[in-house]
Amino acid sequence: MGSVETQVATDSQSQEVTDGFHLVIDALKINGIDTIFGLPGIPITDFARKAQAEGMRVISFRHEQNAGNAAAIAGFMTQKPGICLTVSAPGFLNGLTALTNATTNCFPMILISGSSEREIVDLQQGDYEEMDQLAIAKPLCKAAFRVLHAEDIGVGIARAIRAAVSGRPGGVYLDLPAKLFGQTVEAQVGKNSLIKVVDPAPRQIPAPDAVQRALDLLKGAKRPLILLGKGAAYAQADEDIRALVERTGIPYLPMSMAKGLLPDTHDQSAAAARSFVLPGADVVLLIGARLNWLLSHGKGKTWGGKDHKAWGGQKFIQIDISPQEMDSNVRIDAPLVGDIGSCVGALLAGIGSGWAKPPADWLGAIEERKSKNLAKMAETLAKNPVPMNFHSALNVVRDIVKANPDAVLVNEGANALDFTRSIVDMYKPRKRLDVGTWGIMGIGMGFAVGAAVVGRDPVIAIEGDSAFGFSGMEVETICRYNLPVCIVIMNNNGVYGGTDKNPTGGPDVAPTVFVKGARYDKMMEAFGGVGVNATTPAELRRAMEEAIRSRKPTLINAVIDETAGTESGRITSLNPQSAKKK
Ligand code: ADP
Ligand code: TZD
Ligand code: MG
Repeated sequence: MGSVETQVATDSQSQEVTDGFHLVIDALKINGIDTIFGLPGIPITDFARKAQAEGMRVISFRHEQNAGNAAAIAGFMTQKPGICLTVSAPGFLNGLTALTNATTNCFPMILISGSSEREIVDLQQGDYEEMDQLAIAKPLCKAAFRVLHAEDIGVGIARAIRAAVSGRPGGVYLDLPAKLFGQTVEAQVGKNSLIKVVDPAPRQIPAPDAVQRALDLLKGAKRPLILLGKGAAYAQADEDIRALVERTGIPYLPMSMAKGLLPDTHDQSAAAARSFVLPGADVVLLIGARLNWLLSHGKGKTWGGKDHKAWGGQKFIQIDISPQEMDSNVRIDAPLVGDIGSCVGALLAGIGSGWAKPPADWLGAIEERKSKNLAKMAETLAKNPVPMNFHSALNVVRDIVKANPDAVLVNEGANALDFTRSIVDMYKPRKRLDVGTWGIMGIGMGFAVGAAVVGRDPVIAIEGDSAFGFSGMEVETICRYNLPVCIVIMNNNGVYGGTDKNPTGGPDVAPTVFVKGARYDKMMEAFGGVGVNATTPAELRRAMEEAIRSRKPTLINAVIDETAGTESGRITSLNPQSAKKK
C-alpha cells in the first residue's frame, strides 16, 4: 500500500464510530450470548433488526411474558443468562412476571427493556410509555441496573451477566433508555470499553469441616434419604450426583424438575414410595432443593410430625449455594454451602470406596411399598375407559417419552400437571420443565419455544386446557419458526374439569368451565401446523409418533373425561374452606 492510501485509511479509521445499538450487541456477543427472545416496538425495534443483521438469533413472540419465559428456561438449560427484550412500560411489565418467576426458580435471565426519556419520566410529565421501570423492577428480581452512557454499556452487560449467574442464579433487569441507543463513541474507545466476563459463576468450594460434619451425619444414618431438586439439575454435575447416589446406595427422591437426573426407573428411586420415605427417614441430604411448600416446609404430618407445624425428628444436611437458605424452615444440622459440583465432589472424595450401604430393613421396606404402588399404577394405566381419562392418555405419553428420552417435556395445568409428573418417567437430566416453585400457569409455550431454540431435541408440551390458554397464541410463533414442538392439550373443558354448575341457574356458566368440546387443534391449523383431534389412546399415539417423526409443529386436542380431575389436582388442601354452611 502506498503512503497516501495508508494515510486515508488511518483517517477514516480514526473517524470510525460505533453507537449504543452496536455496543449492546457486541457486549452480548463477546460473552457468548447469541440469542434474544423478545417483542419489537419503540425504542428497541432497530436494536432487534441490527442484532439479527449481526448474526444473533432474534426470536419474536406475540406477548412479552412468553418471550421472558423462553429466556428463563434457556437460562436454566444452558447456565447462560437468557435474554428477553421488550419495549417500555407495558412491554416491560409484561416481561416482568417472567423475570420474577425466573428469580423465584433460581433461573438466570436478563430482561432488557427500552425506556422513555429520563428527565420526563422523573418529573412525571407524561412521556410516551412513561414509567420508572428500574424502581419497579428492583424489588422483583435479583438485581437491576440502568446504563445512561454508551461508554458504560460494557460494564452494564458484565454486571448483569455476573448478577444473573453467580451465586444463586436469578433474574436481572437492565434498563436501556431510548437515547442510549443512538449515542456515538469512537469505535476503538467503544471496543475497549467492552468486558468479556472471566469466570462468571465462580466455583464456591465448601469448607472442609462442613464437609466432614455432613459425612459424619450421613454415616450414622439408619434410614437415609437423598432429595434432588432443580438446583441439582441446573448445576450440571450429573455424573458426580449419580456416583454419590450409587456409591452410598441411599434411596433418593427427585423433585419435579430433577426427574431424569437419574432415570426414574433407577432401582434407588423412592418416588413411588414418597409418602413412606419422607416420614420414615432419619437423615435427609438435600441437594439443590429448598424446604418450601413443595416439601411441606420440612415438618408436619408429611414428615411424621404430630401436627402441621411439628418437626418429624429428621436431621438435615443441605447443599446449597445460598448460605441464607439454611434454617429457613427447620434446623439444618449440617449446612454445606457451596456450588453443587464442588460439594458433591467433596462428599465423594470423603466417601471413598468402602462406604456401607444403608441398613437392609430400610431398603427392603421401601422396595415393598414401591413395588406395591408400581403394580397398582400399572393396573390403572392398563385400563381403557371411554371417554379417555388422564391415565389412559398419559400412558401413551409415557411410552412416547420412553422411546424418545431426549425429547424435552414441558408441563403445566393442575391435574394435567400432577398426573403427568407421576405417570411419565424421565430418563435424562433437564428434560422436564414445568410450573416450578410458584406453580405458575402460562410458562407452556414460552418454555417450549425456548427449549426448541436452545436445544436440538423435539419438545412435547403436555398442557391443561386452561394452562394452555395463558400462552396459546404462541402457536403462531412455533409455526413461524417451524419448531419441532408437539402440544398435547388435556382437554377436560375447564379449570380442573368441566362439571361445575352455576348454582343460581343463571345464564353464565360456572367460573371454572370453558366452552365444551373446544377444538384447540384448529388453532394450529390456522397457522399451517398440524392439528389432530384425538378421542382414543390409539389416535393420540399415532398423532404423537407422527409429530416426533416429522418434527412438524403439531397440536393434539386430547379429549379427556370432564369428570376425571379433582379440585386443584394434588393440592386440594391448599384451598381455604368456608366456615358457613350453604
Ligand atoms: P425444587 O423446587 O426442585 O425443590 P428449589 O428451586 O426449591 O428446587 O431449590 C433450588 C436450590 O438450588 C436453590 O436454593 C438454589 O440456591 C440452589 N442452587 C441453584 N444452583 C445451584 C448451584 N449451582 N449450586 C448450589 N446450589 C444451587
Ligand atoms: N393464574 C396463574 C398465573 N397461575 C395459577 N397457578 C393460577 C392462575 C391458578 N391455577 C392453578 O393453580 S392450575 C390452573 C389455574 C387457573 C388451571 C387448571 O386447569 P387446567 O388443568 O385445564 O390447566 P386440569 O387438568 O383441568 O386440572
Ligand atoms: Mg382442564
